[in-house]
Amino acid sequence: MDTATATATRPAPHASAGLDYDTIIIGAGLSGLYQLYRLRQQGQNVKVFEMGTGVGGTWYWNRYPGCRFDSESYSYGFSWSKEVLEEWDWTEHFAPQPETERYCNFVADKFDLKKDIQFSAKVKAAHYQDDSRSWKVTLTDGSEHTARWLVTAVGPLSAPVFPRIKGRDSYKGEAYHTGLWPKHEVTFEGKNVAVIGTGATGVQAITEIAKTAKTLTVFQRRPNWCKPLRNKQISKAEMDGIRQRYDEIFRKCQESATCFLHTPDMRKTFDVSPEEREAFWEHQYNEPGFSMWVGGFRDMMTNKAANDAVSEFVANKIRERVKDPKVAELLVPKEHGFGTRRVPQESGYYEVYNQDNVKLVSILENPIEEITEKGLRTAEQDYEFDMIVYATGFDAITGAFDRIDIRGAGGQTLKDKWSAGPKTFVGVLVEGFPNMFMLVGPHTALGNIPRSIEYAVEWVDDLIGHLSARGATYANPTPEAEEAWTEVVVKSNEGLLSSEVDSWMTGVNQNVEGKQTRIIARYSGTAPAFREYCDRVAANGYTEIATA
Ligand code: NA7
Repeated sequence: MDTATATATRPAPHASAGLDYDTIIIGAGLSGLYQLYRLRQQGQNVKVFEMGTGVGGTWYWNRYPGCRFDSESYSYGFSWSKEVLEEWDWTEHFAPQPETERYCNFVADKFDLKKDIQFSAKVKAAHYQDDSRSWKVTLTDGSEHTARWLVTAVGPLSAPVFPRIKGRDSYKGEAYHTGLWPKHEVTFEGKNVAVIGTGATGVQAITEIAKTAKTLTVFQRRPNWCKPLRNKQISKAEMDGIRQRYDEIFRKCQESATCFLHTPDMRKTFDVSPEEREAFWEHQYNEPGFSMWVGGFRDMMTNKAANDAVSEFVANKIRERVKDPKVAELLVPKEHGFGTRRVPQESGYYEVYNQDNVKLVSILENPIEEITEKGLRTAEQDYEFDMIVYATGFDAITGAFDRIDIRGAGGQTLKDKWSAGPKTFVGVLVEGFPNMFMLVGPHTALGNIPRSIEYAVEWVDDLIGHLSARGATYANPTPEAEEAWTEVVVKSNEGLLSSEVDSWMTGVNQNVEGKQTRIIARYSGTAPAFREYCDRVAANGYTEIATA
């Protein structure tokens, strides 16, 4: 294959002769919506297949009680449309799910995106066709669709996972997974409710369910370090002020390592006196959002002693807030330090355990043996519940890919290619899977995700534009380019305390076959460094990608 460098004019729309579409996008979440918008601007004939009945992805599926942002709303929304920024008012600093779902619909309707989206369309398989240099996408209804380019906009946290506990199907009461929450109203009044799982989702749901349930029993495996969210309403006047500052807000996000508004303090933990440290952490604990996580002392995630010190500060906060010292101790993580797994943001979570109607069961001490017809059985006792809520998370980052039968050139499956962990070129392309582009796939910078999404979408849009302008019908990264990027990703994770911990970020999920050991699932360098690498690839004419 040669690398096409010849200049040519952009082809007319619908240039993919003999194919149904120029591009098929899988997923109508934030990334799928924006990619559709951009490619349509190029004059492409695009189709989006979306499993749900509406747009929004994460914000469509996760409609569980208490679900909300923990990025500042105005740093999370799209930055690419001046009109949307002008017209949309956020009502809370950390918007609840219904507002975000409305926002996604607002954007989709404004740009008439839904006309190119097929809803209730679950993709079963995507196979590359060597002879026609195209992708054939098969839905679960058996229909087949072809396109030159395939964009996966499937999201890093979109494949919900139930716990592998015996008897789950025998339970006769109400049962819900937070990531598959139904659209109909679910009430807790007068009900005995169980929640399994205490990640970012469980923490939000538990706080809300505890307000009305007759009893709530929380089954916790490993506790997480939670920090107060400190949400507030946004008044009309305040929103007007935010609107004036949008340029500055997005510039700050662009410059920060994680694309959040918070940036690390450049001092090291032990550079300052114990009193100054305490005062700094106290201040951060009282600040909204991820202040304490991504805004901590700069050695917090690399120096064990520094991490132990901030962990002890947060542990003492838990001990102050939870009245029963035994319960407080159960809520203090022992096997990982603050920030080394995702920090759930809470609004009164710890106080829930001071309520008479709430009980915490540590399943590390008292494992769940079986789900029964009426509830569940632990090593110590039988429980009866009207409802079980599974807040047990996702098969993250690679899970949504694994659930589709993706085959590249010569029929190689993506699952096989990634059996020892993902290999990608800039997290967007995979060698041997020509013409496939991943948005926020493995090996990209996650952080404040819409910021990463916008960059990825625009990069893919430019690449497809570049290919189309040259009449290219084939794009496959070279093995050397893939190797080099994978090496960058591996290096970016070295020395981080978070790399030594089991979590969805390191690809571990005890509930998923074959995901018991850690992998390098994401790029952990800074977002500006990531963009610099990708910008260079584009500026050099994509020489790392073989085209024809
Ligand atoms: P997480 O963070 O993966 O949390 C899942 C929770 O479920 C966590 O507390 C798990 O305990 C628990 N879990 C999982 N399987 C079991 C079984 N079999 N028994 C008991 N408990 C179990 O998912 P979330 O949905 O909360 O959050 C995912 C991300 O979405 C979040 O980080 C945000 O970025 C948005 P464990 O810790 O594994 O011991």
